[in-house]
Amino acid sequence: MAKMKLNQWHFLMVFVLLHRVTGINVTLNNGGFENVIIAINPGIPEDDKIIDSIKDMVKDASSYLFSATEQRFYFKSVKIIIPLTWTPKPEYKRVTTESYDKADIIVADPFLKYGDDPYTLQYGGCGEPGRYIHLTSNFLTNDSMHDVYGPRGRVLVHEWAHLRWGVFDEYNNDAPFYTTGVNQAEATRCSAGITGQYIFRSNTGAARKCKFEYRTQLYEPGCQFIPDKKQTASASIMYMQSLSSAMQFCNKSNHNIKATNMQNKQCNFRSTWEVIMNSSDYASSFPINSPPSAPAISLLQTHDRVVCLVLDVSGSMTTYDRIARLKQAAELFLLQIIETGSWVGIVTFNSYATRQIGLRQITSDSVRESLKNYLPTSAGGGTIICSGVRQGFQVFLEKYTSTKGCEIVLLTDGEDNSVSSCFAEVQSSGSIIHTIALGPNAAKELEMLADMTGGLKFSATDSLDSNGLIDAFSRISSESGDISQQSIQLESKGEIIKRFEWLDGTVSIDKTVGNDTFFLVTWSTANYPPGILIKSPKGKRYTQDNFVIDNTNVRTARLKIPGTAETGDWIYSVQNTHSTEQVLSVTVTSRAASENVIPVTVKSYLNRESNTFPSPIVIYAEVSQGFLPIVGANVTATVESQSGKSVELDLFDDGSGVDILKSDGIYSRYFTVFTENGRYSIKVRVQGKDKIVRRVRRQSHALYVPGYVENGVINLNAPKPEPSEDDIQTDLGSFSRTTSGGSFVMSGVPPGVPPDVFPPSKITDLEVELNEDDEFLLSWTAPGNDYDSGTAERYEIKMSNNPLELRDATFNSATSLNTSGMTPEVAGTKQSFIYKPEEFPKENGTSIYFAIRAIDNSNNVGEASNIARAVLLLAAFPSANTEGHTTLSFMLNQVTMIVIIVCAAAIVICAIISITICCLHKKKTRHHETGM
Ligand SMILES: *[C@@H]1O[C@H](CO)[C@@H](O)[C@H](O)[C@H]1NC(C)=O
Ligand SMILES: *[C@@H]1O[C@H](CO)[C@@H](O)[C@H](O)[C@H]1NC(C)=O
Ligand SMILES: *[C@@H]1O[C@H](CO)[C@@H](O)[C@H](O)[C@H]1NC(C)=O
Ligand SMILES: *[C@@H]1O[C@H](CO)[C@@H](O)[C@H](O)[C@H]1NC(C)=O
Ligand SMILES: *[C@@H]1O[C@H](CO)[C@@H](O)[C@H](O)[C@H]1NC(C)=O
Ligand SMILES: *[C@@H]1O[C@H](CO)[C@@H](O)[C@H](O)[C@H]1NC(C)=O
Ligand SMILES: [Ca+2]
Ligand SMILES: [Ca+2]
Repeated sequence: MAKMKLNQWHFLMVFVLLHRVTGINVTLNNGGFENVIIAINPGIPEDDKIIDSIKDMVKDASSYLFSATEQRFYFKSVKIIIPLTWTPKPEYKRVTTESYDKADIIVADPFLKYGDDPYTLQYGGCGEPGRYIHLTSNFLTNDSMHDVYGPRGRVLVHEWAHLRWGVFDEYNNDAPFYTTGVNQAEATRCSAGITGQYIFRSNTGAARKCKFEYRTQLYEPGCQFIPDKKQTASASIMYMQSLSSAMQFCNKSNHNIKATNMQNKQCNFRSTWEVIMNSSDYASSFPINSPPSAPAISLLQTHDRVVCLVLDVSGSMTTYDRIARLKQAAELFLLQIIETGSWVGIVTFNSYATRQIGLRQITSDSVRESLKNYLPTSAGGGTIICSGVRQGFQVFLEKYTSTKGCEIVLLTDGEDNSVSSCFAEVQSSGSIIHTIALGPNAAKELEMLADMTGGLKFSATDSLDSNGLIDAFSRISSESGDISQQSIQLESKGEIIKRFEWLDGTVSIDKTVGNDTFFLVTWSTANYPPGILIKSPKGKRYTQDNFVIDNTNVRTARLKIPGTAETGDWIYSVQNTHSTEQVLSVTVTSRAASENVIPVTVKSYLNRESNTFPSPIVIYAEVSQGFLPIVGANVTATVESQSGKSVELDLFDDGSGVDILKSDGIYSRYFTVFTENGRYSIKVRVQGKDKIVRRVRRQSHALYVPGYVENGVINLNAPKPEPSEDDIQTDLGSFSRTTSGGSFVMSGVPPGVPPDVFPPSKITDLEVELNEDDEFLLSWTAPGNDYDSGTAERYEIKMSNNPLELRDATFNSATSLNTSGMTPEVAGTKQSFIYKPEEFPKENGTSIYFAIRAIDNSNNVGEASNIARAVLLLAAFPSANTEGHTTLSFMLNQVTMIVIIVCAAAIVICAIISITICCLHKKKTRHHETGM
């Protein structure tokens, strides 16, 4: 007995660890990556060439990766997921727990038909894994792509390094050059040993050598670095994998610390290879002597969606009105969320399981209506979760020969210490289990069922006003990638409302959604509905009389707007007409208005799903229309602990603190307000007003090579196609979205008021420029007391001739600037500091570097910031520049000098321009466009 217990625990531990280490479900086995999922979007027309090309690409990538990583890593097994829309073939096996949404690599059209840049969606910091790699079918099948990106296998390795090891690009399209000294600039690249020519291509296609601009101390705008086809430098893959000599990542000895690129900015001037060497993959690997065998590639095809609701009806479900709330939420799932064409069955369980109804296909609204009659209305008895799960499998087997790829939605509120007894069955079933933990006592092993099967995890409290159960069910949509069929939640709001008072709100319906629009109103106590008034944008009114009302013990009122709902602001008001206060809630869902216009969606991610105090949780929300980021929206996350305490946070896309890129549609924020152990659930709300802009995502790409110099001849590729302004910028109108952001489990939270152990976050946007009084003006966004919340207590600013000295390990020993009189403002505020140099290094072409960190009132020390750089140029007086301007100089310490200021890592050009302007006009100008 005791031995078995131990083994079970061992089993549990393994799953917890697997999940935390990988994030994506790729496993590393003796250097071989296994279970890499490549999924083809259902919108891609059937084409066997895509599959053949993927096979070749993976094979080539495997041997390239092997040699690039000193014979440590290769691709061992890869699964290609073929969409349901393609003709079935005998060699296509049935998908199990894999899905398009969880794939590591997706093959999908670019949303705008302008280009095929392969890229990786990367929102974490240095060393953090990315979300997915996006390749287009044109990239895979059109051989003309070879000229601009190089062999596909090499491209895959470049992107894989972004995805797996969190390294960044070593080129920078927005800051293609950096100043290296007086009248000297070089291309942003790694290693600096890569040779080439600086070429300007005119509109007519004629090429000439670039002009050097004295004003900016860089090459003219539009200048391109054209590499020599033959190189001796073997690094680096994160710069230009297409060069045949590029066989390695930049390492400590050949890394270019001066290059103004994301790698230097995000990874504190470490080389890509150093970052890879610091990964857990590297720590658990060793060089392999013999070359690896070719990757095993299997083909799997998606099938119809098959779902079984497995619902807890044990005695505890009678408390807190749980059974009625379960029915409200499950009804919403059946009537609105589950996609037409899917198959659904229902099982209930307490000490034993009951099959309520076998699989029925959702073909019409009447099937949906009839299914809801099988939802439970009463509860009693114990809780044996495994009996419910096994019955769910039986329901699948009544229709199919295998449970592979079928989905169970498992809802429970109970403790059950026998959950692990069906782990082995669950594991071998190939089914996906989504778990919803209701209340504080739900079995602790519940999440493991989701983890081991790739299911979604939710938790809902008994605090009705958070609408958690409804939000969880709203999120369980198909993961097939076919967004036009999915239900999209626009609004979810619940509040305790006093007698005769109102729950009011506005839902903005934009032109990308509007079909199948439902308003769902719930109430908690009365046995008659509240007063309801909904006004459409054109003024049409709907009252409770227009709603379908279920006031038995479910307490829901539902309104379906026929056809496509009007675009604009819908205003709702719900009045509590009951004699006492009660909870009222409003949920609005809709679907895409057109098959051809991708709807705006929000997805939310966490940096980890189980966390130990005091590590912070990072919440990310991705707001996009297809692959196009949407910027300028208001994004709020509500984090609720299992006892129902909730904290609201605004998420920001401003490129400061934990948000690595400004305006990429990924909104980010730290969360540290841990009040107790256990589950925390997250809900994200997005509101966009007019003039919302979409931008083309331009990060973590494979570089589009402009051409090569071969035997002295310049061969240029076709210029990179640019999207039109109309495609980039469009007025979507106002829109509303909400989504459940899943949940995480917290441990190690000390009892009572937790001590302040959270330092201010790392400042990532330090810039430096020179003002008209010959002083250095440093500016940055203030961090908080606890990462990016609250107010820090003081700053430390350092300067040095050596940027590496300003990193954390040696920060203390660098020269300090006197920062007394400088107090931090509340997190998110732009701050600046003026440094008047007294002792100044006067050598021509000297680089001066600055860094800053913040410290809070509990003496928690924040990480050292990015490093901002200035190059000092001393010029003879008076000087004339090549463009014929006269005096471009001014006095400093009796030496005539021009100081060209170069901002941190990649934020270069604008600051330089602003210095020049200040020199010419004695007027301070500043550009905040960072170009990254
Ligand atoms: C291949 O791509 C090039 C460049 O994008 C394009 O001009 C050409 O039409 C494509 N060929 C095919 C067969 O799609
Ligand atoms: C860096 O890579 C080069 C080859 O690209 C190699 O010769 C050198 O030894 C490497 N240095 C380190 C520190 O690994
Ligand atoms: C993750 O990988 C393991 C083993 O490699 C596999 O058994 C499991 O089904 C995978 N989970 C998902 C969600 O794909
Ligand atoms: C939405 O409804 C309209 C009719 O109101 C219909 O023409 C259109 O095809 C529907 N869109 C989708 C994606 O089903
Ligand atoms: C976003 O929030 C700001 C400040 O809270 C507010 O002024 C603005 O109107 C909001 N914008 C939208 C689109 O809701
Ligand atoms: C600094 O270098 C530039 C370019 O080489 C030169 O024109 C200038 O005279 C030098 N200044 C001093 C003070 O040596
Ligand atoms: Ca961002
Ligand atoms: Ca603090």
